[in-house]
Amino acid sequence: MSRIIDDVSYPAVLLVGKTGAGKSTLGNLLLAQPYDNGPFQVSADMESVTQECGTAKISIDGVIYNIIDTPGIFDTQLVTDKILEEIAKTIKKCKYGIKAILFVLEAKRFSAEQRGVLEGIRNFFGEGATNYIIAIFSHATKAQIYDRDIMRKAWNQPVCSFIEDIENRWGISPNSDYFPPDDPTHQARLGEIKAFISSMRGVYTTEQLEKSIQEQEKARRQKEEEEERKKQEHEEKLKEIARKEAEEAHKRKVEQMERERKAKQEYEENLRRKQQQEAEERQRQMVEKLKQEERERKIQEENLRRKQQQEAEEQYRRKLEQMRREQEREEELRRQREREWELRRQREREQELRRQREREEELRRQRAREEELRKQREREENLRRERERQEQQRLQEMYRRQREEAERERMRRMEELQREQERLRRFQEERRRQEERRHDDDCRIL
Ligand SMILES: Nc1nc2c(ncn2[C@@H]2O[C@H](COP(=O)(O)OP(=O)(O)O)[C@@H](O)[C@H]2O)c(=O)[nH]1
Ligand SMILES: [Mg+2]
Repeated sequence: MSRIIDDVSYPAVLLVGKTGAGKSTLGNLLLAQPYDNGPFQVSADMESVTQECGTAKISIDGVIYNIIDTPGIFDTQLVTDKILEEIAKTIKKCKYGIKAILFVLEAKRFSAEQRGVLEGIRNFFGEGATNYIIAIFSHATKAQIYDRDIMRKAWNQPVCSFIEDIENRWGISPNSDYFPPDDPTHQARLGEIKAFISSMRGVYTTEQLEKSIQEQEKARRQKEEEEERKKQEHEEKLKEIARKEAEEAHKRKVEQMERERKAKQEYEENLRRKQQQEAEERQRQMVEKLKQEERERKIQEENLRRKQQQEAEEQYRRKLEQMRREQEREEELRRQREREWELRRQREREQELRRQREREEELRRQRAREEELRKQREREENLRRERERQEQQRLQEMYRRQREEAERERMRRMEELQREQERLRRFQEERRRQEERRHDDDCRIL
């Protein structure tokens, strides 16, 4: 059994690789011990494998080394801080440095898992460790163990590139079931590994590991910081998205409210317009009615005026007719009288012939009477004309008054209509001002 490491007194040969790769088996074989019964514990059951490092001394070409078997630290799932600490602690005890790092990997296609293990080794030991890595293929077929070329031909491109990186330092872990320990092939494979160990120049020092650990710590911190920064950025982004969504929602709400307010305003506007139209329609009907009444009234007045005028004219005409008839009668009477006078004069002339002197006298008297009669007739005529004139004046005066009365009535109605129109205008003006004030208020609320 390997010892729990207190102190490493010789340069170390590290066995690294994933759990089950065959590290402990190789360690035992290098120590010329049965592969499953040497100082290092071999187990097919991964759970029971020890998680501590073990060491054993080995002499290669007369030089003593400490072979150190490590737990499967680089299987990504099983690695823990405790195991890494254990390895680091063990390596720090290697005061003579690490001569070689035997990276044991199964001889199959270079899988993502193996690449992960290699990355883990490089990260843990640092880039400087590449110069000390020797790749050892385990679980090889009998033919591969027998012939290195067969093994080489089985590699894929990543394996080739990896082997190139480590300057072709590679070996094969022999299988005792195919080639027993005393078989030359078995010996040859172990001999190659030992030759590589002996040929390594210098050692990987604990300082290098320290530096690597510090770098790892730094990288880890940077990674953590980066992750923290990304996390914060992500949170910021989430917050920003949430804020934008909230803003968007608020904006949508405001827009919705604005739409509702506009719809309400529009509805109120339509209602107001409709009411105004109705009021205007009522107003218009009222004005129309008033106009119609005015027209009817004017027609009535006109009819009345015409009737009155006709009546006055008729009256005047009748009066004139009457006066004419009276005049005719008077004329007739006058002619009658003239005839009578003529007859009388005739008789008088006849009598005159008989009574010359009386006749002359009578003629003189007659002339005087005629003169008197003429004067009287003239007076009567003047008097009649004067009466006619007065009557005409009276009728004209009466007609003028009637016309003035009708004109005043018409003016009064006109003024009433104007006052009504003024009231309507003020009513519209007041309504317009109310709308403007209402409109101002809405703009202030917004
Ligand atoms: N066929 C074959 N089996 C191996 C080889 N190396 C190890 N084993 C088996 O693999 C299992 C794990 O081996 P072990 O040395 O404990 O692996 P470790 O976890 O890397 O130390 C054991 O059952 C071994 O017998 C090998 O080269 N060929
Ligand atoms: Mg082991």
